Amino acid sequence: MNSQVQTEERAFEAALGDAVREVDSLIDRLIPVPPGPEARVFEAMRYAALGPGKRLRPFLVLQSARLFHVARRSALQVGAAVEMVHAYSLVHDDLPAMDDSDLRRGRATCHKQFDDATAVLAGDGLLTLAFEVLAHADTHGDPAVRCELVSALALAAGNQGMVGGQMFDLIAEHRPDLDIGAITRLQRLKTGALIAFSCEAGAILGKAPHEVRMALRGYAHDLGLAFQIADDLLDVEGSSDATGKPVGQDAVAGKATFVSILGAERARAQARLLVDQAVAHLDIFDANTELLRQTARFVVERHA
Ligand code: GRG
Repeated sequence: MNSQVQTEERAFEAALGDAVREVDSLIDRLIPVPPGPEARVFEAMRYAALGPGKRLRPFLVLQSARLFHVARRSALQVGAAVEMVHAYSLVHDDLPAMDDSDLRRGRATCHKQFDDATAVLAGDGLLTLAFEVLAHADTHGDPAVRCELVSALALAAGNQGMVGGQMFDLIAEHRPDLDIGAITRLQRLKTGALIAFSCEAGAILGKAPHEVRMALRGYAHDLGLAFQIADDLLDVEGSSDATGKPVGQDAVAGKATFVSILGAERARAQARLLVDQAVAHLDIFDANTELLRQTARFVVERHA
């Protein structure tokens, strides 16, 4: 590996590490545990949102916001909100009624650590709090921007986005015959929509022109698919120790995935192509795109 690449990788790791610390510290402040019996749901929300994850979505918010010189405090608020929605989706996805998983991020899933009802409530609490955070004056001084953020996150997370994708995914478990077009649509909804929101959030906060926002959407689209292919590859080739969650689940469920359809080698090649495409969308910007370029590479080379 040449020294230029090593320097860039170190800069990326340092920036990601800073983002994790700052976002976690904000989430910590946003979910203080009160006295009284309701404390249990606060503890379960903290367990889910502060677990050892990559904080990829908040990192994308911070980096897209940097392109428009948005105040760090505003971007962190949005990053915390999107991480709460992501954490809620993992808590509910792991429940017995859905994936029925015992392991997430290398430790007991929320419902195993607490109980099923508390996990449902913790997910509900995180989802609701995310919108409270976006609506707060700390997120942006202009109420129209806050309103646009609320609306964009609702679209990405709800039935027209992640929730719709999760429904499609549950139905797809019984449809090993799904083709690549159907799988692409499923993943765009289930994981792509929240990633797209994270990338576009900076443009919303910075009141950027439409064509710039569309460039970020293009980047997010290709990044989201590359991320999902990498996830499918990890399910086949990764280890439970590294990913912190069970592996081999898709094959056991007989699910159609990018890897089951394309095979591992073609899927890997497709992911690399998507990374190149994602990065090309950033050419419209003059500066500050290096970390977004690195993120695209990180997404396909990650082991967890
Ligand atoms: C329950 C409404 C509802 C939706 C759940 C996102 C999702 C929909 C389920 C997660 C299942 C899954 C493993 C999807 C594959 C892609 C994905 C979202 C992986 C987890 O995200 P990472 O890798 O996780 O960013 P960390 O732990 O790093 O935050």
